[in-house]
Amino acid sequence: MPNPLFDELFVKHEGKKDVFLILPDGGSIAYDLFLKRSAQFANAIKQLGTQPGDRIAAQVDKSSEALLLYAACVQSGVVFLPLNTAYTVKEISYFLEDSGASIFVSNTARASAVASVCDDLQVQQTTLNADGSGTLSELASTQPDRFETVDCEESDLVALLYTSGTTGRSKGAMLTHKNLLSNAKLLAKYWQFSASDSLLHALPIFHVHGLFVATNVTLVAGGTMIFLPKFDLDQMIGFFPNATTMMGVPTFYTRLLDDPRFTKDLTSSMRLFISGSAPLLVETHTEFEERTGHRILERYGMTETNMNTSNPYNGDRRAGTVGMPLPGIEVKITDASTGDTVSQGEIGQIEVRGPNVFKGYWNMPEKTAAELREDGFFITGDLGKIDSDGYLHLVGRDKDLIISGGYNIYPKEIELILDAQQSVKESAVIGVPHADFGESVVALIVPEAESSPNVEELSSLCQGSLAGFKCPRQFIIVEELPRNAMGKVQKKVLREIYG
Ligand code: MCA
Ligand code: AMP
Repeated sequence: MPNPLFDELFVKHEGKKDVFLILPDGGSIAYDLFLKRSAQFANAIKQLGTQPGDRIAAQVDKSSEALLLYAACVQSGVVFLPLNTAYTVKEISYFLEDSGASIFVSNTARASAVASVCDDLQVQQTTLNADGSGTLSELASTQPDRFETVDCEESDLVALLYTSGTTGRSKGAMLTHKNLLSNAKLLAKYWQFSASDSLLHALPIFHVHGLFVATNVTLVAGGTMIFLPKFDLDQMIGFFPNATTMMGVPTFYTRLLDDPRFTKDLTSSMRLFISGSAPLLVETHTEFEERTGHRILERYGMTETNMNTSNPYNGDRRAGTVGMPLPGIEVKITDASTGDTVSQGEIGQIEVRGPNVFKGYWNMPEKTAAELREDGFFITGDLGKIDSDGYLHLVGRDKDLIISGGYNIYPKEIELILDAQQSVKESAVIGVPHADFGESVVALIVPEAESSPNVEELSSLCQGSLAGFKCPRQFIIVEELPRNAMGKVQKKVLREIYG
């Protein structure tokens, strides 16, 4: 029996001397070597006692080693659970407990901080550092470079990706072979990726965007990735002449445009720029075209669905839209109260159906049932409309969500922490416009009677519990929060006042 994702992404590259990864120091890793090393990693995780279906949680720095671990998990039928490197120990503890992960991989520096949590949860620890050191890579280096690939069904899980929830509790989206493979093949074809492409990769690899869209598409096409640890302007500028494509969040584009070295000449080898994860402003789109002659291709996706819609490769890439449904994926706009499809051009909730739609939330059957209809349509929580030419426009969100630099932040998670403080009667966390990140986090605090909350204390409390990018940049003390007739806090009003 086959292993659908591994066969399509990796097996077909066996023996190839073509370059898969170009590293920041100019070094490179060929496909053949990558596959031999990932087989060593697969043997290593087997030695540690993992069985197909087990979860390996990885909070590792972006590096070729991290990708080896991903490939090893796919080959072994082990579920890969990548975690944002900014997550605090408290956050990690939740993911480990909820997922029932059997192994936690981190860099050496992080390992001791998480040791007692791992002890309590009986999670085995191993380490993997960006420079190639660590107990996992040491073990891997002693292993054979062949591994008998574990057979998997299309419906088996490949990955568990946590996405925050409106209740403040993160949900593990279960992604299968079918979900990831169908989307990777579709996107590679739609965006015309080939073996001669070289993708400038500066996204993190703990999200769908950097891991599945960018990496899987490159693997399907047999191309090369210039694999940078993070978005660093100088490094990006240095590598553009070697690249043909780039995927980024809007912050990448605004930062590039702010640099006078980013010119038409610098991008002359590029054939495609893709943007997603957060709204790309029309003015960014226009300025980018004026500067480089390239029209950015904007697409729309989610953790639960990978990519749903895309502007055309050949055809009109319209600023302010996320294009049309990808082949084989249905998108409909419905009325939230009835679930019926609204008339053409009307705004409603966006629902999606196709092979890309996830299997459900890990251990949360009720949440799954609330968002994934029996007929297979997934209620995205985004609001939109489809224009007369078939282009989807995202016009807002039904879910209370802030997107900062492409990272999703659910206000409820922060409000729960603030509301638990004695000096705080209630709080409301909102996103306000931010030139670099698109949105930034502001907390409005209503004090308890006779209390005066200490803003510095609230700030450090957040820093101790939450990843840095979620922490409010500003705390504002207010007397009360505006409410509608149903008693619900009117965040829209707050955004108007404080935005
Ligand atoms: C870093 N910081 C942030 C963010 N990133 N604060 C708010 N929002 C952010 N996005 C803070 C850190 O906490 C730190 O704060 C300070 O900025 C410096 O951190 P550093 O890592 O150096 O930041 P940076 O290099 O400026 O990073 C900004 C970035 C990065 C390049 C925009 O956030 C990024 O790569 N974002 C991409 C996210 C992404 O891939 N999203 C896809 C998910 P302090 O100094 O206080 O400690 S969505 C998805 O996958 C779906 C499927 C889709 O459609 O794509
Ligand atoms: P996540 O759940 O982290 O994968 O984020 C998915 C969310 O990001 C979607 O539900 C949208 O709200 C948002 N998103 C993704 N792509 C775009 C885009 N091109 N424009 C605006 N928002 C986007």
